[in-house]
Amino acid sequence: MFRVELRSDTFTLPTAEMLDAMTTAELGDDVYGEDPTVNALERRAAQMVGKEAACFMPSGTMSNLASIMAHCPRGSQVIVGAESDIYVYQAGGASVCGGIVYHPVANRRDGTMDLEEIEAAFPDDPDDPQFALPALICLENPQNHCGGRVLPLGHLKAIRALATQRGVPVHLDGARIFNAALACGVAAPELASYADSIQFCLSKGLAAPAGSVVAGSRPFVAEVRRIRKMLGGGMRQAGVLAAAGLVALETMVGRLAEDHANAVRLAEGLADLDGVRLDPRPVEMNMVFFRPPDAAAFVARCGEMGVGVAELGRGRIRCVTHAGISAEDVDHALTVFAKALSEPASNPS
Ligand code: TLP
Repeated sequence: MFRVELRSDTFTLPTAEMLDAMTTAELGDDVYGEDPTVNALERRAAQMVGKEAACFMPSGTMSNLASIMAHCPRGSQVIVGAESDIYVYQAGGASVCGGIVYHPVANRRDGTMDLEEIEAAFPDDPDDPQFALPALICLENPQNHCGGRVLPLGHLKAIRALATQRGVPVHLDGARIFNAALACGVAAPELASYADSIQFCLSKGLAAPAGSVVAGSRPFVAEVRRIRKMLGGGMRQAGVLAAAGLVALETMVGRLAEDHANAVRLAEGLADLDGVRLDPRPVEMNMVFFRPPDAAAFVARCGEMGVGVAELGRGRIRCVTHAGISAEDVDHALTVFAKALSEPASNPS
């Protein structure tokens, strides 16, 4: 076990309050809609992102997949960022399970996509039967792979306007939506208002042991619930997990600023280390990206010294701060980084 785990905020452990809530949660069969704790979580989650209804899901991956499948008929296209988690890291689920074609559009360095490139996905003649028609635009905010970028509000509005004009819905992968809201000073319901549906994760910065939520209109969420069952995600006494999720929503959103401050602390320390090419853009949330001379050796060397870091993008290291990382942990990691850079080999003799 790493002493300082910076590979992802997915490594967060449930708090004592979550573990307590899990052992005392009132339970029922959620496939029958009879788990009161799941129902309470779904009501609260919908409210926190300003949507009509929500469905508790096992993971962010299944949330995105079920949302895409609920929006898109078989044989249609889903427009996604080429750097999005949906496109890069979710095993092609929409094609495999939904018969849906991914249409990747390049993400710029700030995470945004070129509107003209999105427009180009729509054929001039939608009645020409040769074409698979776009049925959905997916956004990711914050954009993980682009360096933890928070999308500018103007971009969300422009995508919304384009989608409305083209008559397609927008789905937001808001795995870390509360980090985005904090970073740009705009409340989560407003960020979600530019999308028809949103998924956000309870198991990342919010530290619940598992689970995500899809939120949207009541009929959309009913369809997601049917698809969740089809995908094998009906979890019966899921209140055990939802109880932790409720505690996560009530107690963990307010502390995310600490993680953002620790990420800035880490970036400032990295800027002083020789041999590191730090992403020069200001840190916006809980992620810091940099390039050491040899990423694989750096990961291995830090691991030997008890600090977990991972490559995300070729030769690029991503460090993620979270509830399990204190300012002292950041300082310890920086000491280890300095050693890993100056003494790269573990056994020189
Ligand atoms: N992302 C993971 C890795 O796959 C990179 C991480 O450690 O960040 N949406 C976004 C934006 C994500 O970053 C992730 C996880 C997911 C969805 C998937 O969520 P889970 O792991 O719950 O399926």
